[in-house]
Amino acid sequence: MKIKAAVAHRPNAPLSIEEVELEGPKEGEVLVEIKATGVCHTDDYTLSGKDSEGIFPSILGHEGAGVVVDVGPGVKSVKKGDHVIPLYTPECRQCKFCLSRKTNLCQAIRATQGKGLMPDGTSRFKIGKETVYHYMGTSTFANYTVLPEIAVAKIREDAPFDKVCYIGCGVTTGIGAVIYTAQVKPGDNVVVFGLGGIGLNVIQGARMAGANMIVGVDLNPARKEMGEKFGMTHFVNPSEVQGDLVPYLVNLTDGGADYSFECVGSVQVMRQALECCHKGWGVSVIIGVAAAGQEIATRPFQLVTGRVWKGSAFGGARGRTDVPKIVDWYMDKKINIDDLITYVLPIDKINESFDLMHSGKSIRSVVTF
Ligand code: NAD
Ligand code: DAO
Ligand code: ZN
Repeated sequence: MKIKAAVAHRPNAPLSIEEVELEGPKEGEVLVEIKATGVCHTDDYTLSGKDSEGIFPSILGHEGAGVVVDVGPGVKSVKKGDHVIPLYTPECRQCKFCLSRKTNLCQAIRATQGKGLMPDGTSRFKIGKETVYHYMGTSTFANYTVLPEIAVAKIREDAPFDKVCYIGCGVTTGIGAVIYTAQVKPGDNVVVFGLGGIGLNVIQGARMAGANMIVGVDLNPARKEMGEKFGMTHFVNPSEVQGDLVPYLVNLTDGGADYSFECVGSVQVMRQALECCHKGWGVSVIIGVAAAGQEIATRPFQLVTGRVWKGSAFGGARGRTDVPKIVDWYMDKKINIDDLITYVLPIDKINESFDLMHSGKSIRSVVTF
């Protein structure tokens, strides 16, 4: 079938809106009509050419929501008409990783997904005779996409696509890091570095968990008001702190954070986030993705004296199990998504969403079809 997609032909060039040929779903796959998609920093990172694993030409996008319009042979868990959120972290429930119950990093389709291919080793997208590659197994910058059955979460039908698409990455990544990865408990003191599309969701996750102090750290003063709306109790702008930031935060939190979250992607900030944790038990969770080749550093004594460094991908959420629950939290007004979606644009204007991101004007832009 012919579809409309925003194609990334090469790094560091605008996306090109064009007609692409999409082959139907094969065994274990589903065809999804994408109704809305968020535009995330990870799409921008790959498009910029800094992602050493970026593949071109490809159809980017990994934060979508839509409707199943066809299923391939053997598909059992979803049917035509089901509303779904594509998952860049699938959940097969059968691999060693899924069965371990220790991680959400299902490996069932990892090898082909990383090469921009479907599990059978081929792409479903083409322009003329040229292969166009999948991205993160999702390719949501297209009005139709094909996904493995294990990479879609079935969601309730009354949830608005242009809001819940954000649960496909940013919301789940932020809230999940608090609830699933860190398991913050009532009364804990939390420090969040970077109050963007991820950090603000960490803040609302910390509020849900019943945290005591929720300290937000950001260089952009405009993020204070937004952070407070989502539950931040204290705002710290590092450029306004006299002296070093780390002792300032340790003092503010009466000995250090029980949990800190790095939502910037800077290895310098990762060090600050670890070192502002409480001696003996503070846990720092890295969410931000640092540029290729970067390395983290601290003095080992920071770990010897009880601080713990952890990471979190997709908030530690098991997509098919947890994403429908997060959609329920939104529908039950337990979490706020609406105020984080600062721009809604038609697909033809998708390149403007990257400009809004670069200027710091948007928290999240959503593109509709
Ligand atoms: P964003 O650009 O919207 O937000 C980053 C914020 O950090 C901005 O508000 C900026 O002002 C602030 N900032 C920059 N430098 C700072 C500093 N030195 N100290 C304090 N604040 C600073 O980005 P985002 O969309 O929220 O994404 C954050 C990171 O999370 C990115 O690296 C992204 O790639 C990553 N990410 C990770 C996952 C995952 O599963 N681990 C998923 C999605 C995104
Ligand atoms: O299993 O090795 C693996 C890869 C898991 C990918 C997790 C990606 C999370 C961070 C990237 C940001 C996504 C928007
Ligand atoms: Zn698995």
